Amino acid sequence: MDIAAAALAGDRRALSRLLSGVENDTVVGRAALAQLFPQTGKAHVVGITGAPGAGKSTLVNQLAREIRERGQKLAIVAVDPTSPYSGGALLGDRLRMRDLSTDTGVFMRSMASRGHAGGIARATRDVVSVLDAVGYPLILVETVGAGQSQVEVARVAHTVVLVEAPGMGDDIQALKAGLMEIADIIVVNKADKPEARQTVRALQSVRPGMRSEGHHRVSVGKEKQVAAEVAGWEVPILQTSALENRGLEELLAALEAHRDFLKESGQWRARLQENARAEVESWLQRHLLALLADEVGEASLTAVVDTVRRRENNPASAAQELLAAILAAAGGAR
Ligand SMILES: Nc1nc2c(ncn2[C@@H]2O[C@H](COP(=O)(O)OP(=O)(O)O)[C@@H](O)[C@H]2O)c(=O)[nH]1
Ligand SMILES: [Mg+2]
Repeated sequence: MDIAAAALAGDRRALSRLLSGVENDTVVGRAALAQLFPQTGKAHVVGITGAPGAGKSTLVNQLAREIRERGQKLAIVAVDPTSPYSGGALLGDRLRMRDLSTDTGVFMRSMASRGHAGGIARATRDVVSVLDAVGYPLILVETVGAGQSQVEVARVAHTVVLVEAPGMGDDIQALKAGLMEIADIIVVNKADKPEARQTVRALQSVRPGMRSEGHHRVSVGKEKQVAAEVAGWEVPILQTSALENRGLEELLAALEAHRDFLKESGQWRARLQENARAEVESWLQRHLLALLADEVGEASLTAVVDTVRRRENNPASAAQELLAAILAAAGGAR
């Protein structure tokens, strides 16, 4: 039995190995992805994002326990390598974590840190695809909410949960990080702290679609407002205490409500269409570049690039000439 078939049959070791191959974009990993592709597109992918220390890992662990108590399976992907999932210990809560880590209904995966932004987003998307294919109906992806690369990672999700915590500065960190505009659900964690109320108020005043001042923020707000009017989803602001196990049911209900909303509004399907197109285009690009290398050759490519550097030719025409050369070579070969 090949590795993809073994993973599909529920072999967790095979799944782990397969995920490594996929993450590293190996030949075996790619082949498995292609093989598993028909099985993908079913899982609800939830991104959990927010500043370091907001309590994302703690919250994900508690959500996982709650979901398992309901008898549902799930997978967890930690894009932040410092997040303690696979080690089996968290916050001294060793016993509970051991429960989760030996529970075959939960699969946890930490992504290796990767050099460039596109690499992390690509690897995360592929890992999520495999987990989807082998039958995890819910996939929680924890991403540390800082920088554009993390926004890219968060886009892998259908539902983005932005986790804020009180006392992390007067400024809402996520606004600057560009996370506010992609949040579908906002959670104020550490609601056991009295300052949480103030954070909720601050967030209510800047909630996407409700903003009325500030240059960048207005355009963000308008976009979201238009989207919200068409789509009818109002971003809820919830409160949780991962420490005291409060607010988890409400959060799970919001996740389900958002998934149902995506399906009923047609956005789920639209998104599958969008992703399918992006994937096909990305492969088309790869194939074309490979054809260019094979049929035209590096020397000719360099020669054309040189003409552009010398300003004897412009980039658009140069690309067109190369495309013509590829087509002629490929046609001649047939
Ligand atoms: N008071 C309080 N502390 C929390 C809560 N959730 C997490 N923490 C603490 O916040 C710190 C950061 O938690 P962690 O889950 O690692 O945050 P992450 O960086 O966002 O993944 C830890 O010391 C947690 O114990 C909560 O609901 N209330
Ligand atoms: Mg974490």
